[in-house]
Amino acid sequence: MALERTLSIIKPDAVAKNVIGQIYSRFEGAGLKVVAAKMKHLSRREAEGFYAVHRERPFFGALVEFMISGPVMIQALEGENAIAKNRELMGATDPKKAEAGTIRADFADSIDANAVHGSDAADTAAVEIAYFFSSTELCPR
Ligand code: RTP
Ligand code: MG
Repeated sequence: MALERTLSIIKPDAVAKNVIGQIYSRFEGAGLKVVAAKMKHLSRREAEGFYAVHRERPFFGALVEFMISGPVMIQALEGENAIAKNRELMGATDPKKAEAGTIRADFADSIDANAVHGSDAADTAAVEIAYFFSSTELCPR
């Protein structure tokens, strides 16, 4: 096991449902520490850049519209195996397929409005954390 960092976003649907604290509790319960955080209403440009890897996918337009529909809560999480651990806490992309007790099973409404984002690998985690946070905004704990 390695100490890792991952980028997490609480998406507009979950912010609107006022469950930021409940989702943070899941992170803390799994031993993940918040080492940077900011609330932000993403611009179209920021959302398109963040999800650039999906630019050619049929759902890209809807994904960007959703991500700019309201403020999001963005955090860098640190812990042993943080990337996989956060993905486990999140559950499957489609909440209908997400395991009971996961964030998406409990808080997401649809595959489009699915409550949270989490980096999927070490290389994407590094790029995504740097996309939103400068090195001085990361607070090792
Ligand atoms: P995320 O990047 O947001 O953490 O989600 P993920 O890894 O579980 O899923 P990904 O494949 O990276 O897709 C990014 C987001 O695009 C939307 N999506 N819609 N309609 C569809 O088939 C479809 N597939 C993906 C989801 O909102 C997903 O979170
Ligand atoms: Mg993804």
